[in-house]
Amino acid sequence: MPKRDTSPSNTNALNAFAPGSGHTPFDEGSGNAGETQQVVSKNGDHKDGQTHLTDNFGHRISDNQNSLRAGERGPTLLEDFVLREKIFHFDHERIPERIVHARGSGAHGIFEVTQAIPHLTKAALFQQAGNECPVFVRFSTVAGGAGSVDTPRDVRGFAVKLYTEQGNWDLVGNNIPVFFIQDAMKFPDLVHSVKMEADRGYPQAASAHDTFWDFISLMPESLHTVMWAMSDRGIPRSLRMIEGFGVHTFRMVNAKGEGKFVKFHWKPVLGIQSTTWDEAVKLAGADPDFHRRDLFEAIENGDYPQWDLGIQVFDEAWAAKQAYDVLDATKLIPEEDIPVEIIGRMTLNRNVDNFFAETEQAAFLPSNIIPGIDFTNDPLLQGRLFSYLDTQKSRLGTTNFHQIPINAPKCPFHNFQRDGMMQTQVPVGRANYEPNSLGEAGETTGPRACPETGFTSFTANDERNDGSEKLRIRAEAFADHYSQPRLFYRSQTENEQAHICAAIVFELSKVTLEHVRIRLLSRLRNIDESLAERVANGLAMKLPPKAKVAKEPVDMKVSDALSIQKQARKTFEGRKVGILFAEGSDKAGIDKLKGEIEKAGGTVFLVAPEIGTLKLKGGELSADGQLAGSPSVTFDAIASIIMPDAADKLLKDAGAIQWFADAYAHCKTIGHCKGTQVLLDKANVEKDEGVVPWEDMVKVGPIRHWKREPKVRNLP
Ligand code: HDE
Repeated sequence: MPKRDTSPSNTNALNAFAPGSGHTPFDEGSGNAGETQQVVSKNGDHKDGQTHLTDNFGHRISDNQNSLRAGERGPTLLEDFVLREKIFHFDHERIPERIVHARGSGAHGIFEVTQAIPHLTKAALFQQAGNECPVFVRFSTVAGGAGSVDTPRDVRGFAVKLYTEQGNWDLVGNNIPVFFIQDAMKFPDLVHSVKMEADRGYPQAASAHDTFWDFISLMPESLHTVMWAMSDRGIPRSLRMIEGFGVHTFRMVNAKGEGKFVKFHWKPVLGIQSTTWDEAVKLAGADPDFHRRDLFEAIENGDYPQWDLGIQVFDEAWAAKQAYDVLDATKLIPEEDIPVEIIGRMTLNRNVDNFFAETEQAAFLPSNIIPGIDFTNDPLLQGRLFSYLDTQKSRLGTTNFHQIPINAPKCPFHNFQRDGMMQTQVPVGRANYEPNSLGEAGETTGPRACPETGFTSFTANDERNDGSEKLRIRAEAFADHYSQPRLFYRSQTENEQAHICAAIVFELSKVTLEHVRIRLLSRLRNIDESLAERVANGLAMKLPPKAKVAKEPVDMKVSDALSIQKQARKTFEGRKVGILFAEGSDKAGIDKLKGEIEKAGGTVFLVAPEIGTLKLKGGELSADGQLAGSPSVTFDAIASIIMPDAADKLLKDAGAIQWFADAYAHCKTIGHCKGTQVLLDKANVEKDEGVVPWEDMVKVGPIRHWKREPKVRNLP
């Protein structure tokens, strides 16, 4: 059978879906030959400026709707290189997701030095206040897969790539300043235990299951980080409102070669804000992309999130005097002991253009370091220096992953590394080795190392380790596993402590192995007796004897910097208020409240039972979101301006009642009007300092009213 001519000239009005028509059977009312030909000028260029669709080798494609067939209803031909290339490429679109931190969201920005620190580091970036460099940041959850939700209880990754003039510096940190394990040797075990259980393939993105708590209960060194993860830090409200920590102790080295220890901190300008557990669970259903959307929309709206970079600096002599080892990543240094000095500010001001090309292909390497910053002997950090480089090869498939634009440094880079899969550079000449004397024959010689400006490692070893013996050993100074979890717990407000107890009770109640629960309780007793009692009560279990300790814990001085509530900011900046209205609402009131919130730096999201334009008293208004799709968990505070008859109608809507009940249960500010009263009554919302007439809500602010919590929740 002759093949059909697929050139555009063969299309006709009778067969709008014929080959070359450029139309699908669903594209009604268009697609005659005249229209198709109108968009192409005589020389074949598109008149409207659109680029030509081609295959990957530049051949223009005439029809992107129909595959090549032998006859109108005949078989598809193998010859169809257009179809085969398209499907071939599609089949390979996915790459292996990150083994941990698979779910993440990224953005571009700028880092500016606000305080020069040449006395601490020779890094060019920090020589002068005002120096800037571009950055790319990727935030992530740890345990879930790439398609998992944004709000599980988990640690959040906080990975920053600074493209400095001396090469990339990747500060690959977390939102929690300590880590679960002390030695890289245990990382695969930790990750296996928290990921989906091997036989059943669940739970996804959750630590509340047997294997995680089994491992944790056998590894007392993990308890400090577990306490952080069980606190409200594990359920952040927004990625814009988390702290970031380099976790390990790093070193800074100045031009004289003098080294100091340093810990890195990112402090969010918007303050730290978390959700409640019930809210986090509901958010997972209401908006699985809650954090990704929040970050994207904030940047799109010009509401650029910012963090201050802070450092804690200390020397070996100070370190040697501490009861813990500063090379132990399960320990933090209280800010009250070594204050955090702010040296720069990071602003995220540009969303990625393409999620895959940038966020997914971003490859962070703790080994990316610049002259003036150096590693320490932290055994966890040392293991990471290998792992990240290695993982990129299996994830991105080639040793040339550094050439992908998001990973390439923005300064020149030259060396004798050659070839490999996906080589995109075309090195000129024969000089692919060094030393060479090709210059003497007038040929290109290639680059040379520079002892003065090149990276040199800090040479002195830790005074307490001369490195002379090969030992598989854990340092004695790493032995105390309880003082710091105790410090963390005791530094929280009463309400935050209750949240931690509730979180552990919840997680352990998902643990089916009783001996694991008992073992964990025996460990909690070493952290704090009342913590152990509250958790045991919450589980209706008896307290077991205390677990043996490798080293007796000590009582450290309470640190307010470890509590979120003690540092809570009363601000509308970065916060979103949902205003519910309905037909007949007072438009002037809505406009006034919206104006006041926006003036205070907040964002307003209008919610109504219907999404179309509604007639109000004083004009018309359409909502940003429909009530059923805009639950109150997606807002920091809510208000409602509705007439009694509209409220009566909403009384029958469980979603509307839940709107108020949830905001109340999540301790949020509720601004109401008289018309709303029937709804508040049905939702069991009682008057308190956070339930106020809408006219007062700006004064109250979108803070959480934790005093209300005992009324709405049985906390252990
Ligand atoms: Fe990671 N970690 N990690 N990690 N990590 C990865 O690297 C690893 C650790 C952290 O947004 C992987 O490129 C080992 C501490 C972040 O792309 C992998 C050890 C801290 C991200 C890996 C640790 C982190 C990762 C997976 C123990 C906080 C996401 C994909 C020795 C300071 C980066 C990848 C991004 C990702 C290994 C411990 C933070 C497998 C072996 C401690 C934020 O290489």
